Amino acid sequence: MDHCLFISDLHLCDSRPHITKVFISFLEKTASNAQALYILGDLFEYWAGDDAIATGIHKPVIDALKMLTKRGIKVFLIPGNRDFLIGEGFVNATDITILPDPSLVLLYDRPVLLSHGDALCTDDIAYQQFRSEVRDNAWKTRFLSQPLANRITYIEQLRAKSEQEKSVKPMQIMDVNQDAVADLLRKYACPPLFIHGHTHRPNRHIHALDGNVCERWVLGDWYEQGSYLKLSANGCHAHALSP
Ligand code: LP5
Ligand code: MN
Repeated sequence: MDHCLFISDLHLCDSRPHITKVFISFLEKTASNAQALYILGDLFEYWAGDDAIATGIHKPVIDALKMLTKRGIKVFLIPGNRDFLIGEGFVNATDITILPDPSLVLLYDRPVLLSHGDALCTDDIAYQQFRSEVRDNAWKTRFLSQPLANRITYIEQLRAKSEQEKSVKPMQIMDVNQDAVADLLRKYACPPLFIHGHTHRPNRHIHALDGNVCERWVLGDWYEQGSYLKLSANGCHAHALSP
């Protein structure tokens, strides 16, 4: 109970049942020994609205999260670009806590900045324009008022368009912009630790800013195997889960 865990970019979906099993086992065996679990976005391949709560893999995942919170483990979620439509229905079913993006938390006497990370990809102009449109509350309400089947069809078309655009975008613009990272860190008084996901480029970066040193950890995705970051008073350590 002397540590917290961080994960992101699991992209859980019906077509990859194995990774859902790995995640449920991670919740039962690994996360149940932690003080808290922070999910930094893209838990699901996509979330079309809380009325899809009982479909496919959603139910077992929700049950496993509920089991964890019932045991007294705090579970926090910063929604990502694929599951930002998660709402009250999901929160009530799991007893998790939604955090804003970004969030500054104090863990083991250290300020820790948390984010999904997509907002930092500022060189990806087409994505940022799309992001500001769909994150608008009026847009979300209008979208959610459509029948679930129509929403899913729209999202499937969007995913195809996104995959096609990503295949021709330079790799560099799909990474975080260094100035955007520095600006964000300065806004939060240069915290010693910053953890985010989204880019699927797991790594540890050091930012020297105004005489401060900030360690930035990028979380890995769960495509091939599970991965998580463990934070204790001794610092951060990255771990892989056997496939
Ligand atoms: O997620 P990832 O890492 O693969 O790609 C992101 C950006 N793409 C997206 C789109 C999602 O992947 C698709 C699934 C989201 C479902 C969300 C739930 C409901 C939302 C509302 C549905 C409308 O986020 C990708 C970035 C990449 O990260 C790296 O940062 O490059 O961005 C794109 O590729 C987006 C395009 O550049 C711009 C898209 C314009 C779409 C215009 C509408 C098209 C409608 C098609 C239907 C007719
Ligand atoms: Mn993402």
